[in-house]
Amino acid sequence: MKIAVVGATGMVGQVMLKVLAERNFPVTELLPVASERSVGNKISFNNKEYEVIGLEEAVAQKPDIALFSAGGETSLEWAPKFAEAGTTVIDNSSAWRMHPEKKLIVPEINASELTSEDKIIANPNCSTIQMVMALAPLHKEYGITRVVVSTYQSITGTGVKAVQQLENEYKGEQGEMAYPYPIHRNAIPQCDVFEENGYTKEEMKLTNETKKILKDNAVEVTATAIRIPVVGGHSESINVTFSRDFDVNDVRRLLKEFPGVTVQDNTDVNTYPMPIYAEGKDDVFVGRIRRDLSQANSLNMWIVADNLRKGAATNAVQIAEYLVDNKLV
Ligand code: A2P
Ligand code: 11C
Repeated sequence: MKIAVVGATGMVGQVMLKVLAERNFPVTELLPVASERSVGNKISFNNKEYEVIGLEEAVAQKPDIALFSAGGETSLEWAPKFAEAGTTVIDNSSAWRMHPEKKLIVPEINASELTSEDKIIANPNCSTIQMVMALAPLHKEYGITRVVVSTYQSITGTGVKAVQQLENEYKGEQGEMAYPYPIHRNAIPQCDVFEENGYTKEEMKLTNETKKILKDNAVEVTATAIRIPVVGGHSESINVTFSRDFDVNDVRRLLKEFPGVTVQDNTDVNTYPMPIYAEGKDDVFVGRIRRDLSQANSLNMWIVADNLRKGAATNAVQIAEYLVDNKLV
């Protein structure tokens, strides 16, 4: 497979390269792509050096698959050009996610929707992916009517600039700000920009993308997304209401049986998921699973995943693996 990684010098792009190598994805030729300012720079993959090329040259080389993580504008403009050249694009930006003709895929949940006709495939938002991984098996069994989610999001979701801001603040140094406020010793109740309805874009992604992935507009989602001074993963406190009652042990069993989910839930020994342990792992970790004592048919849980891995790069590479395994490229 000739594989292009668009945004190869970026935070997610770098993890994409790592995940492709780790999982022994059948890469016969790698095309690392970035902006004009990086063209000619060297990128290492599988202990070999590759030269970064520009988008124009990458399209001309007609890769089989292009993994995109270079921002929404680059995807909007360039994904159709790659698709036109016969390349299947797996896009990590928000550009195509809610397009009615584009599929929004979490392989464990809905990869079977994919066909060889799909030339631009959307990878969901990181906080959505980890949430739906825990919701999907429960929705199938008990029918989710409502989800209330609060997120505690890693600064790596914002990119290199945010990691730099936190480092500067640790050291007491001045520098460029990724956020409108200090992030060190703080919690900022704003991920991305506000929409007219008073919610942020991140909060509306959690609502809209969840309905699309679960293929059910009746699942109501209300979200509050918070940025905290953490790297390693996003955490989510989730309250779910089902249309019928459940047994908490059955919930644990359903989650344990679902591929890609690891249950870490033993309050006797203080076992629950945390971002410092999720970092670098591909699974979604679920704990603090307990009945909501205030409301019928409702459950609380705590979900943690590495936002750069399952939340972005790993999910994209898993989509590519599904395409290859099922001869869809
Ligand atoms: P570059 O390193 O040349 O700026 P991050 O999300 O970590 O900021 O990374 C963004 C990625 O997208 C980088 O690899 C960046 O390349 C790439 N990128 C940004 N703008 C463009 C563009 N207009 N064309 C191609 N790649 C881009
Ligand atoms: C964050 N979820 O942590 C974002 C990052 O739509 O792919 C990824 C944004 C996106 O801020």
